[in-house]
Amino acid sequence: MTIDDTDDGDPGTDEYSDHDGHNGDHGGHEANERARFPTETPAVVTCGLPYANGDLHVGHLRTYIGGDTFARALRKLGQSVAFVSGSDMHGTPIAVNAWREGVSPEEFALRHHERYQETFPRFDVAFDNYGHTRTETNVELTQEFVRTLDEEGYVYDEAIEVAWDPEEGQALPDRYVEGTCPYCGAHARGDECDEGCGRHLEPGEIEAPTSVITGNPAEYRTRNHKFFRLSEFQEYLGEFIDRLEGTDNARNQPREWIEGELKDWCITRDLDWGISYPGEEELILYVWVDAPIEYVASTKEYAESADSADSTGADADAEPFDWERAWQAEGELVHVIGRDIIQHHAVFWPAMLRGVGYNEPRAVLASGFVNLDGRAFSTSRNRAVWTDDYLEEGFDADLYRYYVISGAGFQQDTDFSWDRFAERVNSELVGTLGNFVYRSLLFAHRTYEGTPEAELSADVRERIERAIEEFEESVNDYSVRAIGRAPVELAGFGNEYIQQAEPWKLVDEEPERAAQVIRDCVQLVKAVCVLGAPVMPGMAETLWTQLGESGSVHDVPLDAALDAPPETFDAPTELFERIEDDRVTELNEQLQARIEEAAAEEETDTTGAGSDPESTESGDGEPAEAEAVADPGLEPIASDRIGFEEFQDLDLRVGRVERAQGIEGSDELVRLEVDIGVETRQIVAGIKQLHDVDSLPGSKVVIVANMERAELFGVESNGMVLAAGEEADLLTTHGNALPGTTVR
Ligand code: B3M
Ligand code: ZN
Repeated sequence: MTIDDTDDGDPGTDEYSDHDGHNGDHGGHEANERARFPTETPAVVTCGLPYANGDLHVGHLRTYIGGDTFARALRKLGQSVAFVSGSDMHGTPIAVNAWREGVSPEEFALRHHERYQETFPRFDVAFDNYGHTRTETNVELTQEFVRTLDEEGYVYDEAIEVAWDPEEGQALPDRYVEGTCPYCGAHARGDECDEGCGRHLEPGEIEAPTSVITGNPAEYRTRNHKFFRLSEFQEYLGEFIDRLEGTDNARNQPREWIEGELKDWCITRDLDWGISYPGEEELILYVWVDAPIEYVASTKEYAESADSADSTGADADAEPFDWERAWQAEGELVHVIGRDIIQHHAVFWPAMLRGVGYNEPRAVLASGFVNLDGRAFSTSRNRAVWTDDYLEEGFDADLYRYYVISGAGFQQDTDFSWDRFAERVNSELVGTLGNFVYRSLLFAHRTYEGTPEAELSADVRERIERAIEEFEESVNDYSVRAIGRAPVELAGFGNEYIQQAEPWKLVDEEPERAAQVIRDCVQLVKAVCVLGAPVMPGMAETLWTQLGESGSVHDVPLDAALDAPPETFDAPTELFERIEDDRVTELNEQLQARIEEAAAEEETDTTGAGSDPESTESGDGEPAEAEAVADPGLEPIASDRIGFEEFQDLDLRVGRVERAQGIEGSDELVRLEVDIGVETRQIVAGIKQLHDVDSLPGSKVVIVANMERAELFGVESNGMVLAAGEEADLLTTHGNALPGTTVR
């Protein structure tokens, strides 16, 4: 059953939009409305800290590229921004993996930290500061935060039962223990129900705990711990969540937690890896205390560095970035994260900030996960496209940046496959953007040695003005995807324009008209360059130079899209290269071979107590590894048999999805237009999180054509799409059955 009426958003909107962002002004909270970007106040854009714990694959990059694109887009509007992140060095995932490798957690974490620090710039993710949670700045700031919370009366001591390994004689915090989630019954880690309901689990909550060190059942011991009075923030958080901007999922999901019983939060662990509780050496702070504080520490490090003082560009301030103003007085705090850590950013973190008297987050943008060929990336099974592999294949960072940002709404899950990657690069970047830019600049160069002398036409000026306005709107709506699509959309207009005007036919007979058309086209190229700079920074730099511009496109404001282009420029070169079919086949074969090799190794590998070493790893954007094995919790077969006639009551038909669009306000629902031969049906299906909505058109599905009509989120659903299981695996046909064919 895929029709789903979960109440996960503002009902009553029938506006179909792929903008998944939300700005407070849509929700009608007028009293709380924040000033639009650009604001007078400084902004801080942060990205969730990756655990310094393993290699990065392209799926991990989604939130970082998203944050980078958004920060660059804000700067284009003239907003003063600090863009920061760092490595998360603490916590049990690292302690456990270092222990398995036989090295110190420090050495283990630093090694990964250094790799991340090198990797991000290679994808043009340009943090102003990329720190880590063990820097002096973060250790000091963390202790200061905790001391303040303690002084303000927000912390108390309590003796609790914690999981204990009797054989090792040590406590088993968080990921040192595995067991059953008390809320949903799924297999879970000590601190998180990662395969089930996604909840954060408090120490002692997990049922049937076993030690990951020895594999033995854990016992319980009584220990003294520190608790943060989260419950005291219930009312505040209820109001906060209504003000919060960003993606819908970040506001909707926490409501349930905030409105339910808000338990106090255990903020210390029995562990020797982490930052000590001030004044109590033996108590280590829970990783989720010092991790978000690194957002502040990283901003502070940036402010104290030379970079911030001599910053050039649109936001050029002679003054260094004022981190205290941004965090403590008036600033726009925007957190970009993976959708698995919403609770930490929309519940725990704002309460901590409130407790120490800091500003609250203005927005949380929580991205969906990236799948690989329809299934989760799997680090341990080597079923991944690693960042190094991608770069070693010689692909430009811009291609993946564009692909992952513009393919699906930021909060939706999306899919990576080499086929789809090649298809989109070839059609959108080579075919639309590259083609328009190259033919325009080549023509301009050959005929006029640059920009012809003519006035920009009113229509083209208006079109560019509209693109600028839409871009500003997208930033204010947090629609990262729309920011990403802007350059290709404008180039699409340019292509149609040049195609219709056919300037090559006009040069001899109507030279003025020809000059006019090319003048317009060069301006459009410049606008594509400026608008495209946030999502494809490298492409934009190259194009800027091709246009004969000086300086950097990253330093000019959005309005530069309308400034006259240089009078002369050289012959252009093509911006993008086609990815041929053979290449795609080769890439797929390589990936397949690697997966098979890893599977074979896994079969022969019988070592290791407890669980798979890497199953403890989590980076942003990596969901629990969903494997295609039979679910042990399968429903029993229905005992009541039905006759063929009863079966025939169901009118099942083959359909072909013509259009698919997420329903605004709903995390789940998609509006489909399905061709069933005799007619096209509008059907609402609860598959948004599970599929890349954009890749649905063209899919064959099976529908119940005589299903009662229903209305969901104000949208009529006329039929039902069949799908299997939690993953909503869509039923299809494998031969040539045409739309409308009856299924028996
Ligand atoms: N280190 C990674 C994760 O759970 C975690 C994020 C911290 S953000 C302050 O996805
Ligand atoms: Zn659960």
